[in-house]
Amino acid sequence: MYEEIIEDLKTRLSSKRFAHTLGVARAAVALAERYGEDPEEAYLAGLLHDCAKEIPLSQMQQLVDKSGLTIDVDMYVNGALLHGVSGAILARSRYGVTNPHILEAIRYHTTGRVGMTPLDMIIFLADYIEETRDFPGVAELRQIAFKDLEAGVLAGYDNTIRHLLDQGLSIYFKTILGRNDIVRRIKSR
Ligand code: DGI
Ligand code: FE
Ligand code: FE
Repeated sequence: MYEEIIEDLKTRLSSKRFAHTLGVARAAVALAERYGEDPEEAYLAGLLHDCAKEIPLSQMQQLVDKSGLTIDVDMYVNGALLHGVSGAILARSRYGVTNPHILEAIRYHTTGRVGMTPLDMIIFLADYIEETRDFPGVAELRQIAFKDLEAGVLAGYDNTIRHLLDQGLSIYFKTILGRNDIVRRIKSR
């Protein structure tokens, strides 16, 4: 299924990124099945989540400019953050995706957002735990992800933020807002 999209992604992505992409699609299906969400939406969002990851920043910015979206400057100048938004734009224009749940999950897969949907959380987490990922703590993260979706997302956020701190990098403000929202949701249940 989605063979044309897969063939196209193969020509646009490095072999490592392509393997990661297939891994995210598979992990997303597994999480969707676990949490009673639509596995087809999860698969397609997983396949396309990084479709803009390897285009130059200037092209990501062009996609955003043409789309008419207004993006804050912190995101606009950073491809690590902007590839989600530009990926959602490409998913619509190049791959014909119109389902807003899928487009939003692609858009927010790096930073999350306040009020993440189940599909947002599934893609955010699948990105972390897919089979080709190998970092200290990934086994524990996989366990948490299948036990408790929100706790998994929080662990993912914490891992990313720790990594950014260790590298002396800035933390995008919406990443913090997204994490705070998950903490709030876990506390209030
Ligand atoms: O695209 P992937 O590599 O599969 O994963 P991703 O979309 O989660 O992107 C990870 C990159 O984004 C990684 O280089 C760290 C960076 N990143 C994630 N959250 C933030 C961030 N960078 C900044 N500056 N601030 C953030 O909050
Ligand atoms: Fe990404
Ligand atoms: Fe990814």
